[in-house]
Amino acid sequence: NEEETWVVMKTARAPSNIAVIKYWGKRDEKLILPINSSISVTLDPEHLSATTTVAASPAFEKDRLWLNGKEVSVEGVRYKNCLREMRARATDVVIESSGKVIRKEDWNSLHIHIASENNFPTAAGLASSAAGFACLVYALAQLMGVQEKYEGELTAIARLGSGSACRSLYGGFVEWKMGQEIDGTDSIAVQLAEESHWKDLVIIIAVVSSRQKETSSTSGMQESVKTSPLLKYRAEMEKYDESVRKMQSNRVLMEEVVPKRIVQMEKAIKSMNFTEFAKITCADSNQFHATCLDTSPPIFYLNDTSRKLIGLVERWNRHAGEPQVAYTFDAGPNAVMFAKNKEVAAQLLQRLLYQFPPSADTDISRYVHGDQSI
Ligand code: 2P0
Repeated sequence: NEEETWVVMKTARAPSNIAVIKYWGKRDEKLILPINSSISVTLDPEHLSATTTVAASPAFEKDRLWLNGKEVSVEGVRYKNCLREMRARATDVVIESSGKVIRKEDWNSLHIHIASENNFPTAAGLASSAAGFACLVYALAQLMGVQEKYEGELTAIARLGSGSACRSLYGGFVEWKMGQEIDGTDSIAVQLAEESHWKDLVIIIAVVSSRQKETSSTSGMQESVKTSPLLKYRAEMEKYDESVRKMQSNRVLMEEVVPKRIVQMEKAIKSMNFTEFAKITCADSNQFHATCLDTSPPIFYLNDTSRKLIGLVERWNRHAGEPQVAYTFDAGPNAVMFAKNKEVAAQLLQRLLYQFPPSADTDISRYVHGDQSI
């Protein structure tokens, strides 16, 4: 029966992003609403991205998902939430090749197959869930003919998959505004500047380990919200957490760290002030890892190699008199470094190869891709 054999599919690619002001902690677990705004840089899709194909057919009996070639459950609440929100916004879609029309209401009964692949290690602290959910939402929007009713609507849906995913729907420099509404409609990502804005900046990623991390970000940040006093100083938790409010009722509320840094970072990016950008980026990475250590039981994401990289950059910047390189680490030991310009990037690469010599069988060509990122 011809009615039952058609398949319609779309493929999309979305890059990973790396936060320079970190998201760590939720005020609402279901809607994935953060306790602070965050700022990130979207990475080059050539090297760090997810590619996702979504397909619909009346022949599909249920929703199914394959990650890097392996079938996994699509029953998780995060996938379900994203699919539900996208189906609710689906429109009439015409299949070009046959002229067949898929009606808006058909999407409620059509099952979806999703196949997603990363071109980088999964769950090693290089934001694989960010690229994955951003890509899924974008691909579904193409498949189902979804148009945003307000700017950032798709980012709010990607956020339901994984908080940091909302930032991967835009390139360049992106801010995830924490928002205030309880339904999360204003907790969206906005682009601060396009990728072409800061041409001198070079991003170098040092993959220290491609092993899966021991503590997932989701559970790690839950533990930090529950137990870390430092996180209460860092973010605006007083407003959302009854126990914190009680604890602090006897003293003047202090001004939190992150809201100030967000304003400073917006300025640094807009004016391409590398000194400010580097200072805030390194400080925020260090405070995020201090918060992890301040969690009970403590969470260790950095390892000895990560700390050696920090030492190398700190010594270099001190000798130079002003920052040449900035570093930041997510929920894993891998370093993302920002070099002030190409010359500094070349020097950095030289220093890294000297300090961490590749083994004899390493293919050195892997280290250089074009002249932008390495
Ligand atoms: C960030 N990270 O801003 C921070 C810095 C890790 C360290 O966003 O629970 O995977 O899915 O919202 O988005 C990782 O957290 O967590 C993260 P969920 P997510 O990039």
